[in-house]
Amino acid sequence: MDGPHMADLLLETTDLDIIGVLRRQSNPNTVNYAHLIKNPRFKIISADITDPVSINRLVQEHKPEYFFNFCAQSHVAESWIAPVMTFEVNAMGVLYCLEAIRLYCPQCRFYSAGTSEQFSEPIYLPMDELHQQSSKSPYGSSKIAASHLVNTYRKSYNLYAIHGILFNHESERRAESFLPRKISIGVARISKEITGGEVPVPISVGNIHAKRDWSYAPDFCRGIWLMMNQELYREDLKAEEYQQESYSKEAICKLREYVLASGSTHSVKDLISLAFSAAGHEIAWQGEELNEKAFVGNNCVVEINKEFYRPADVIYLHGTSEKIERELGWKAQVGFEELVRRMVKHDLKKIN
Ligand code: G4F
Repeated sequence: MDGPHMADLLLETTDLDIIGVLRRQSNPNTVNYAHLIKNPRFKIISADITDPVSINRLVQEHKPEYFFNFCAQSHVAESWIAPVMTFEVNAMGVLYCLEAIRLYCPQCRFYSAGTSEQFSEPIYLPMDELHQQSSKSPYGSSKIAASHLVNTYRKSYNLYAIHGILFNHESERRAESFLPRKISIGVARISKEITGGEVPVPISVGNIHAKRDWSYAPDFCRGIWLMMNQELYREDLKAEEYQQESYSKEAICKLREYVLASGSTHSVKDLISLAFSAAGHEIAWQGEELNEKAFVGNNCVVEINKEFYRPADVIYLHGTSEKIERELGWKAQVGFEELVRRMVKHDLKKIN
């Protein structure tokens, strides 16, 4: 989701050429970047983040100005099923990128995708850049490891490397394995079933009481771009000047890693109610805990299934982007209600 949104932003607002990196797959899923394939400033090349040879070659051959690492095993629940792979991709993968940049292209600016899962236990609210890091999942642990690696490489080797902390962000391009898209696709299907006079098949979900701070992914891409172009680096430095360390290590350490969040928090239950409402259905909740269900008239449209519970869930996320708003002028354009409305509208159109 994030890679194609970032490519769209950069193709529209800069004259940069974009290289999309794709891991070899027998049946690649092109849905999120199909619209870019014919653009002469965009190309796809093959590499694998878990293979340092492949990442070294990528950086050595293309000498990128910017490297956005959106590659991840990004599904929190999956990280208990495949913890080693999650760590390989999310932490070791970042280390391979940093090493490749250090060795072959030290002037390249590196973005590492951090997450609010690094703030799994609220100490204070809203959570900001200074909030204590802790993890409740192998996924969160891998991202904390990545954040330490990025910090270490920045301080040790004078790299422009940052690990921004992004709270939940979604769009019409989100995969169905994540809650908001699962809901928008489910709501569209149920709407069609009800309109067609069928008995709808309910959407099965897990913990509906968790609270998240949801935003629109393209808004965050603009924030990431600002993080990658902080004032300190706006002059046109040549590669040799970076290598001669014309910038002091202290100056590099002043590079800021920012939180991107909406500043508001909503439960999974709220999101589900809002999504149905966006499709013209008011739902009523009944029952408690595993027996809690949502109804449209007499039709059950949402049920709880233990299968979707996690061994541990982050219960409450609520961030603030006050710092990036103040220092870099970032501002979200799409709020929570509009985000849900857009996703539902998109899936209703797709299904009908
Ligand atoms: O949409 P989710 O799967 O996102 P989650 O776990 O918050 O992670 C997302 O946001 C993170 C930033 O905070 C990213 F780092 C991460 O890569 C990803 O983008 O689940 C949201 C909430 C959770 O509390 C989950 O337990 O929804 C709850 N939930 C309830 N039923 C469900 C379901 N989640 C999913 N995926 N599927 C369900 O049926």
